[in-house]
Amino acid sequence: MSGDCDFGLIGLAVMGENLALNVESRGYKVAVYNRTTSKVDELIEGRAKGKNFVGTHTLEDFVAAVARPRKLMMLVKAGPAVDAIIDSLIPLCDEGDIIIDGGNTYYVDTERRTKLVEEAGLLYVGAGVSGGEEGALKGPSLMPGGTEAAWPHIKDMFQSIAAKVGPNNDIPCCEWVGPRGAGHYVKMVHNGIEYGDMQLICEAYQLLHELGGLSNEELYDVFAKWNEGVLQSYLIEITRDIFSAKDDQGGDGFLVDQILDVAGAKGTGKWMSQLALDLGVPSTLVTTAVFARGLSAQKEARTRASKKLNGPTDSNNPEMSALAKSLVGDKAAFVQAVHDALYASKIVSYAQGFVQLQAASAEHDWGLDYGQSALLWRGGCIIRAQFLDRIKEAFDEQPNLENLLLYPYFEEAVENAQSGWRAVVSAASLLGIPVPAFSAALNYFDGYRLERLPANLLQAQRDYFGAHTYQRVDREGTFHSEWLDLRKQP
Ligand code: 2AM
Repeated sequence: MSGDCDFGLIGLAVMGENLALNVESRGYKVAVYNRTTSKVDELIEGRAKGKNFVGTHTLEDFVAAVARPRKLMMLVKAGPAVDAIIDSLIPLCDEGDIIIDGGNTYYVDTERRTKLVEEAGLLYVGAGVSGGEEGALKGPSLMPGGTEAAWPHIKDMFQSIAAKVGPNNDIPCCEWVGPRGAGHYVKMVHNGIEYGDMQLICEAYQLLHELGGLSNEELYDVFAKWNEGVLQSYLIEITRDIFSAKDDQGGDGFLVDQILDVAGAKGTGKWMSQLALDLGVPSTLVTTAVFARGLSAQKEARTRASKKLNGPTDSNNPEMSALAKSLVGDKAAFVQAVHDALYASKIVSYAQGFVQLQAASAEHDWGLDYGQSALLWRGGCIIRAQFLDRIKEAFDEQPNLENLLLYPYFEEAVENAQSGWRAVVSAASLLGIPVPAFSAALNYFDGYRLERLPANLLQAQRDYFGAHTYQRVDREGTFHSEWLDLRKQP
């Protein structure tokens, strides 16, 4: 039996509920189901009242309410719940029905589930959904991957609910990403880049606040100005607004100053870091951002250490201290240098993210389109920014561009930003302010642009103690040397 609903949604937490309302608002009839059925009733009696919804209390009724081929989307807690629901849905579905997972799923699970669902004669889609609660309701960024035959069936609906960008606001941030887990992988890289962006902004804040002495009002103005230039982005915009928020617990100061400096994390940054290690690609920005959150979480240890470990003092090195202070002495110049450090580091962070996507696409044979990924992140999601237009242009022009840093626009941007970037990292080091992501980005840039690194010595060491062999710069082949015999005799 099948009903006349165009779409079914399982999992009525905030994201699911908002996404269901979004789909209905585009003219579709939506069936909903939730394990705790009271949530179905609350929705039907509440926000969905008078709208084109069918509430159901069992999976059987839910599946029966949707027209074939059914489009059934889960927005439930990632992990075993998804497997359990798939297992329950398969016997209830008919050939050609489509099961969609819109959760924050680890891509390996999506690779496995695509196969399993396809073997049952159904189609499977693992779709990254980004944009938080508001995005889900008004227009998220959607990154669907899985069984490609599902795409023509869901394309119109997905593109209609997605965020729109472009001069006429009609280009949807939703395209087919690739087979199996490709969509969830792209979503994971989005989240990892988001980790980097946030850490970079926090470092800029600490520098401006601690070294530059900027008040929250001044920080608001700086971020407002930055949001009108090359750094324009959702994260810069909300950061600006955060600096204007007053304490909501009765204090007369700003809320941001009352928040405990212990960062939480849900794990997608860690996944991207782990996978970068597996692929052997140096995604140092996300890794640094994950570790920075980890260090922040050691609040008690830091509090103890802060009473024992001293940073630089004028008496340690008066000349260097004077130099550092001269770098931050001119407020306007310092703000500009921090801006440049943030911009250049951000370019490196995105360059690394795309290198990881390229490596993953090659390993899994996903055939990813990188310009399209930039477009998907252009609107709706947390890292949305004008900047992504330039990345799209870069990959549209050069689909095999090996690193964004080599695209003339970014090459020039980094060139122009580099003196401020170096001044900021130097001043921060000399004055004892941690800038792990700014310096990781600068070190990647300096490492990447050098033809010769000290790995010649490293290879010599490996060959010396472990006969791991090495190659030479002047002839072909693999070499091993008897290092003990070659030692200079005393
Ligand atoms: P619940 O309201 O019954 O807890 C986010 O947690 C969403 O995932 C909620 O809609 C939640 O349903 C659902 N969810 C979590 N674990 C689940 C499971 N094992 N089976 C079905 N739904 C689950």
